[in-house]
Amino acid sequence: MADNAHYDICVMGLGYIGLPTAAMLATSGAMVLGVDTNAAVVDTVGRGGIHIEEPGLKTVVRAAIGSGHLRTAAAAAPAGVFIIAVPTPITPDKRADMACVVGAVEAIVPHLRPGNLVILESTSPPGTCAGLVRPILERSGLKVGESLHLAHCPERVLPGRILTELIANDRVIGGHDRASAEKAREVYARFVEGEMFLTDTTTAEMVKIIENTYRDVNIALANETAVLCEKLGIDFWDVARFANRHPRVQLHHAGPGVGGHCISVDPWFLVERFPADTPLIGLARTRNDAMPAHVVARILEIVGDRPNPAVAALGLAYKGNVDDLRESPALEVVRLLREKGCEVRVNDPLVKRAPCETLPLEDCLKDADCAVVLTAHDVYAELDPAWAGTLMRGRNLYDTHHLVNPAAWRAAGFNVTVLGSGRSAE
Ligand code: SAJ
Repeated sequence: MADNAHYDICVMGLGYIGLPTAAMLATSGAMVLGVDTNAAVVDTVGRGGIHIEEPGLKTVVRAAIGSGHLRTAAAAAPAGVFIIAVPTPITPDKRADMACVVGAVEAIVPHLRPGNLVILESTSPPGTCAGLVRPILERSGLKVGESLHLAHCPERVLPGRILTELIANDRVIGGHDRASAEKAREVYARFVEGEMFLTDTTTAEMVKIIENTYRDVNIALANETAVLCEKLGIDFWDVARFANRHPRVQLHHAGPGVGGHCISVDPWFLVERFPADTPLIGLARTRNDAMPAHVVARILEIVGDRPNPAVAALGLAYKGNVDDLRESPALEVVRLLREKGCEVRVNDPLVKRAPCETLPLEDCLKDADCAVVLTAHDVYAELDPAWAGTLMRGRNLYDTHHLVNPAAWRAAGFNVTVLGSGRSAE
C-alpha cells in the first residue's frame, strides 16, 4: 500500500494507549496508519521497536509492523476511521490542556470523507466531543450525525497491564448518535473481549473522569487515615486490613501521593469547570498533593539533627514496576528534600531518562543516613537488608508503600518506619 493510500484506521498519537491500540487493530487484520508528531517515535515504531516500557508490547508491535498491517507516519492520511489518542495534561494552573486534541482533530480535517468515523479516546472534560471536537470536524463541510460519525471511547487500561486489559476490560462507547456508537463498537469488537456499553458522548466522558476521581477521593481518605494512625500510634495497614473485611468497605492504600497522568490530573477537569460544586473532589486532590511534604517531614524526623543528611531515594517512577515519571510524587519528595538541605541520591532501575541524576543501587545506598522506598518496584521488596547495612552510614529505612518485610530489616539492625504506622519498632 502506498503511503498516501486509504487506510482502514488512522491512529493519531502513538503513546501508552495509541501504540498498543494501533498494534492490536493491525493484528486483527486492519490496515492501520499510526501517526505521531515526534519523528523519533515514528522512526522507532516504524522499524518495529517501542519507545515505552510495557510488558508484551514489543512483540505485538514487531509482529504488526512485520506483517505490513501497521505503518507509521508524521502526518495523517485518508482512512475509514480516525482514532485520537493524544495526551490531555493539565496546565500549571490546573486547567485541561486540550492543545494536542485540537491539533490532532485539525490534522485530520483535510482527510475527512463522507461516512468516516472519528473516535476520541483521550480522557477529556465532559462536553469535549460536542463542544470542541464537533465544530472543528465540521470545518470539513461534513455534518456530524449526517455524513460524519463521532464517538468517545475512553481507554481504561492500567499501565503495566495494558495489553491484557485492552482485550479484557469492558468499554463504554459514547456516540454523538446511535449510528456513531454502533460503528465505533464494530471497531473495538476487532479485539475487545469485554462487554461494550453504548451511550452518548458526554456520559462516556463523565464515566471516565469519575472512575479516576473515585480512586483519587478514596486514596485521599486512605492517606488521611494513615496520617491519623501515625498520630494515634497505631498501624494504618492493620486498620485497612480489618476494615476491608467488611463486605462494603474497600479502603485504598496510603502512600507518598498520587502520580501518573490520569488519577492526579482528571479530577481537575471537573474542578475547573464546576469550582463551586466540587469541594470534595478539590480537597481530595489537595490532600494527596500534600503527601510528599508529609513524607519529607518524616524523613527529617528520622535523620534528626544530622547536618546535610544523605538520603537514598529508592524509586522515581509514579508506581511500581513502570518507567513512567509523569506527576510522580517521588520527584516532589526528592525536590523538597534537596530544598531542605539533604544530599539526595536517587536510584530507579526502570527509568531511563530522569530529570535528575540516577545512580546504581550500590552508589545510591553508600553512606546514606536513611533509605526511603518511594516507588513499589519489586526490586526494592527483594533488597537484602544485610547488604544494604554494609553500605549505609545510618541504619534507617522509611517505607512509604508498606513494601518491604520490616521484620527482616529490623533483624539486620535497621530502624524501620512505615508510612501510616505510628507504632514504635516492635
Ligand atoms: N495509589 C495509591 N493508593 C492506591 C492506589 C493507587 O496511592 O490505593 C497511587 C499509585 O501509587 C499511583 C497512583 O495512585 O501513584 C495511580 O496509580 P494506579 O495504578 O491506581 O492508576 P493509574 O494512574 O496507573 O491508572 C489509572 C487507572 N484508573 C483506575 O483504576 C480507575 C486506569 O484504569 C486508567 O486507564 C488510567 O488511570 C487512565 O488512563 O486514566
